[in-house]
Amino acid sequence: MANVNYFLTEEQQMIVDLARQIAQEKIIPVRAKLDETEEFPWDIMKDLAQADLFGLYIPEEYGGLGGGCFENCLAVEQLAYGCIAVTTTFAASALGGYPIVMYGSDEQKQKYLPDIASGARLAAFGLTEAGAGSDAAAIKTTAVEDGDYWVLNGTKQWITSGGEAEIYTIIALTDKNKGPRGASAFIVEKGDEGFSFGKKEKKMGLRASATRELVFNDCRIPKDRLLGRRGLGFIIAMKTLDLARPGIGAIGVGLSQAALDESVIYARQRVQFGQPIISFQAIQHMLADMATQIEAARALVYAVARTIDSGEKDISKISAMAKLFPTDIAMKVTTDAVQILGGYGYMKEYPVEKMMRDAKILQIYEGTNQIQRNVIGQALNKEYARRK
Ligand code: COS
Repeated sequence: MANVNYFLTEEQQMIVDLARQIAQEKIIPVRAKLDETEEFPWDIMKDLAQADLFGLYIPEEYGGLGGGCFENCLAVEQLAYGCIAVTTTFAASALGGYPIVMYGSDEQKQKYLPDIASGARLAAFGLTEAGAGSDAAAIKTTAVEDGDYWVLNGTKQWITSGGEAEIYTIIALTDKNKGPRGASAFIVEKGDEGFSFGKKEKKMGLRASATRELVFNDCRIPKDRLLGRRGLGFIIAMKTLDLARPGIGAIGVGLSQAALDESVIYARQRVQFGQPIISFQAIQHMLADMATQIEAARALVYAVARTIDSGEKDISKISAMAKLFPTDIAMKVTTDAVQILGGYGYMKEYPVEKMMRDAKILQIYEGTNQIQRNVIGQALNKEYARRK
């Protein structure tokens, strides 16, 4: 029986095989325990570092493998097959690293990228605040020039890998009255004066991923930590999210595939009314929809990632699509998986209840799916306005 062929290069297939092996051997055996204890997955981060996966998207001259959005999507899809909390921790380092790759000076790249690529230091991205979630331009954290320093004040909320990461890309206001044009991006390091960590969140799912406040209290950083130029912070944040969102779609695909596999295996061995439940059309139709939607989501993510890597610049709409569809599918597929496993599916002995709890965040983080629809809708409006 043929499966869809995505015509991966030998190198891309190697990335898939490597990430899949790590998911099978290192992640799946410990995922339930990590979920229970909320323990940060340092051991697995070390395995991923050893496999060079942190450097996938980083140019070779800065110690990376020189891959693109597509290679990153291939890796996170396979890791997400194992556990999306672990995968989110991995992917968050890229979210912190992308702004440096895209906007860093050569000195900043030399200083930070080799460590991020080798996995020696994790990176993170700080945009969200208590009053600025979907409305990212409403941030209140400020950065004020003081001689050879910038002084940051404010609190970032729900930052993935907060407290664990060592390199943070932070968006702060440098000109309060200029709206989105008044924000700038900075690199802040763990250990910088006036930089501390607030409360660690207790979450419904994604429990092995650390989600924490970043607190800036007269945090002084040298002037050369400004990324790009003053006023570019909001654009840097938006471009970072544009580049990262297909990766979230890929996480949705990997998670959904895991839920489908659990469902088919269970439905083939679970006997009710004298036959395996997969022989019932009700179950078959659910599985058929799950499998078809997953393949459609995968095809979309791969096509968008390849378009981005081809050098296309205006990617907001397609990137939003590549996040929206696979993550809505992930919520549906994981919910259906619990339904197919029935009472067993609701119990912690089986992995699908965790998959369903974890799936919910995919519709919320890196821009809610309502925001993705806004981005797509506004892009359509602009496109059609240009048509005569
Ligand atoms: N790429 C480049 N520029 C962009 C952009 C993008 N993807 N999106 C917006 N911009 C530019 C706009 O062109 C505009 O520039 P001008 O000032 O020159 O006109 C400026 O940024 C402001 O854009 P806009 O008016 O669209 O901003 P809004 O305040 O309406 O916000 C949304 C836009 C809602 C899309 C943005 O706030 C968003 O993405 N929110 C979700 C945030 C998010 O994903 N958070 C997740 C947490 S971080 S993991």
